[in-house]
Amino acid sequence: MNKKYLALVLVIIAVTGSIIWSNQPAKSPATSEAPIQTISIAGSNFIFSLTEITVKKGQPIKIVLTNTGTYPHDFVIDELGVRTSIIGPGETTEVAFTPDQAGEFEYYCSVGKHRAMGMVGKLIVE
Ligand SMILES: [Cu+2]
Repeated sequence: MNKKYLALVLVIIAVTGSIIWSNQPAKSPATSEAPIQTISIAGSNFIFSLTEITVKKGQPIKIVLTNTGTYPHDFVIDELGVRTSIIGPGETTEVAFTPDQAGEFEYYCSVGKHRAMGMVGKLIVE
């Protein structure tokens, strides 16, 4: 009698459990990495369209640089080892990185004297 009762309880638990389970919204496959945050920035003569970018530490970032000027430009952050290729007018390039330290980091264009001429900005990692 006890065994029958136990079996009945187990069946009820199994059925109830499967109903609850089937009502769960479909979950996307677990991913260990956070989705990439894309930041678009334009470089022209001689300024970036963004002069300040704030991101979260550990958040994968993709910088998409578009050259809207008439000289070659790039995007560099020395402290974080970030550097795009140098692109010509109308071109687009990108660089991906994950900031692993909080702080403020200057980004700049390394072409010619562009940095001194104003192609700088501040990346804030919180
Ligand atoms: Cu430049």
